Amino acid sequence: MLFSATFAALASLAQVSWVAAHGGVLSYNIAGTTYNGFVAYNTATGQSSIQREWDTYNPIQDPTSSYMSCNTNGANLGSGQEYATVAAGLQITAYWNQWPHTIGPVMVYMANCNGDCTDATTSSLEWFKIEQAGLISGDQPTGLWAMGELVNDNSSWTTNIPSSLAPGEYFIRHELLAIHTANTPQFYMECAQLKVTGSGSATPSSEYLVKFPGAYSMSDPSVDIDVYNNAGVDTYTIPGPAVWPGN
Ligand SMILES: *[C@@H]1O[C@H](CO)[C@@H](O)[C@H](O)[C@H]1NC(C)=O
Ligand SMILES: [Cu+2]
Repeated sequence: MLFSATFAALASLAQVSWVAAHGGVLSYNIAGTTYNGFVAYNTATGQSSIQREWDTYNPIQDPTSSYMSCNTNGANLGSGQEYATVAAGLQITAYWNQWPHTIGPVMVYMANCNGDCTDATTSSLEWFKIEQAGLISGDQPTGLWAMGELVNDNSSWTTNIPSSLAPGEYFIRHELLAIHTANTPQFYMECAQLKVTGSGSATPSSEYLVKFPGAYSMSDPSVDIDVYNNAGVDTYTIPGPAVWPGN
């Protein structure tokens, strides 16, 4: 009894510290409306969310993992799967748990589902970047990174849906690439379903489109990086495609 009680206490401590060291997008404010995300560590049964399922707070550490598009599982929630409706040009703020990492870029992607996103296989979609931020000031080991700015901003990140984007059903995919451990990248991503409205007609051309997995590899020096070895280096090339400029 004593052993099992101690073991349970240790296990729950380990769980807490493990959870606190990582995380994901827990909610959104989309054009003024709050939407809760999927609740990780819980079954999808009975959950309703605009997010696809993601199961743990742990990072994906292999950039070629099949989980790279929308995190562990990425399954739709069936009848619980929802959309947020947002006009092109409006703002979406994603809120993470109290984010523990401050070194690395923030990237926001979208993908057109060409139909109902609920039926889409996220690894088959073509993703385009709508925003990115990397090393904002200073040098790689000691400077201010976008991820540090996210932490300073209540663990949140605000993005505008491109105002020229053609209406339709899209995913938005928030991605943090934490590079605080040398040569051991940590990818964190969550996907949510949006119905974009408006009178735009722009769609990204192929040079801006990538797949996940596919967009990154471990041979990318921005992914396999030791920032502590780069004192004085005040630039950082964010991986993946260029940001789609809209039109
Ligand atoms: C900080 O984030 C939480 C969600 O994690 C949100 O409910 C709260 O409104 C935010 N505070 C501010 C000042 O934006
Ligand atoms: Cu972590």
